[in-house]
Amino acid sequence: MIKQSLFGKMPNGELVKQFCLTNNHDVSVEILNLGGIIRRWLVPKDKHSPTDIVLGFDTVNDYLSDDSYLGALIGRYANRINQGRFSLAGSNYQTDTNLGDNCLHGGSQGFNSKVWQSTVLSNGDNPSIMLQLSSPHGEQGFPGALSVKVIYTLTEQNRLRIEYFATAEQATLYNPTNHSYFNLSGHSSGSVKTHQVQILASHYTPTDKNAIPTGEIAKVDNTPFDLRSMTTISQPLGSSHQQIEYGNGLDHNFCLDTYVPGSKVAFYVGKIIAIDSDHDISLNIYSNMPGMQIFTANHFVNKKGKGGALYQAQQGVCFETQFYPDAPNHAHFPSATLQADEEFYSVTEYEVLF
Ligand code: FUC
Repeated sequence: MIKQSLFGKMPNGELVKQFCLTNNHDVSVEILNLGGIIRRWLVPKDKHSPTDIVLGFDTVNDYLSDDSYLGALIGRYANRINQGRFSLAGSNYQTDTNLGDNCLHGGSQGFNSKVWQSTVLSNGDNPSIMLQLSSPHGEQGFPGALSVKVIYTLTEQNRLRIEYFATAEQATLYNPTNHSYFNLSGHSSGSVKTHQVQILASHYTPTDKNAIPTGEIAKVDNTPFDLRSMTTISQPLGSSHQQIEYGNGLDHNFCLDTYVPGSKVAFYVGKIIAIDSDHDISLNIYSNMPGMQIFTANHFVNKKGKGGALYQAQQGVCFETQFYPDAPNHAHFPSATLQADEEFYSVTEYEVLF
C-alpha cells in the first residue's frame, strides 16, 4: 500500500510529496520526491510503538539547510573527487568544489537537493515508486546530459530494494548511492556504538587527512577495519589507528569481496545488529557495487532532527554502496565511467529482521 501526502514546499513553491510505502508486515518507509530522501523507516518490533530506524528531519527547510545528506540519493558522484578534477576521453573536467578544494557527493547542487519526478509503480504487494531526473550537460561541471531513474520497492520479505538506472548522451561518470543514517534502536535512542557490525571486505582504501584515497588498496588484517566477523562498533571507533584519527571515527570505503564486475545481482555484503533489552533488530545489506563507505556521523553535535530529537556524533551509521571514492583518478580502482551506449544499473537492498 502507498499513501501519498504533501510534505512541504520548495523555496520556489514547488511541491514536495511524501510517499509512505507499507508492506503486509507493517513495515513502512516514507520517501520524499525531494532528493529521494528516506525520511522514516518504521519497524513494528513493538506493534504499539514501532521503531523508526533512520535519522531525518521534519521540514523541507531543515533538509535544504543541512549538509549531512540525511537519507538522500546522491549524484552524480557519491563521495569525493580530488579537487573536483578528472579527465575522460581525452578532455579535462573541473566540477564544483564544495568541501574545501574537493567535490563531495556531486557538488553543492547535487541530486539530493532536486525535486524528482515521481510515479507509483505498484500500490499493492511489494509497493514501489519510481523517481526520475534529467541532469543537463555540464551540470556541476560533469559532462554529458544524464537521465537517471531510481526505483524503490519495499518487498514482502522486508527488504527495501533500491535500483539505479541511467543513460548518458556522452561518456561521463556516474556513482549513485543512498545516504541513510541507520540506528536500529531508534533514531532518537543515542549512540550506535553498541551495535554490532559485519562487513565482507578484506581490503579498504586508506585516505589522506582530507579523506582523499591515497590509491592504496590495503588489507584489513590486524587493523580496526577488519569487520569480517561480528564486531561491536565501539571497537574500531576506540582505536588509535591513524586512519580512524583522520576520519574522526569510521568514514572509510570498504572494498567488498563479493564484487563481480558486470553482475546485476545484489550479494550479501554485511549486516548490523542492535541487541538491547527490548530490541533485537538487524539489517542485512546486499549490493552489486564494489565499495561501501561506512560513516558514523562523526561531526554531529546537537543536530535538531525529527520530533525534537537532538542527534549527536555516532548516533547513526551509513552504509553507502558505491564505486570507490575518487575512482576517476585511480586507474586501478573499478571504473565509474558510464559510456554513451551503456545502460547503468546497480542495486542495493536493506533487509530488516525483527
Ligand atoms: C559521508 C562521508 C563524509 C561526509 C558526508 C556527510 O559520505 O564520507 O565525510 O561528511 O557523508
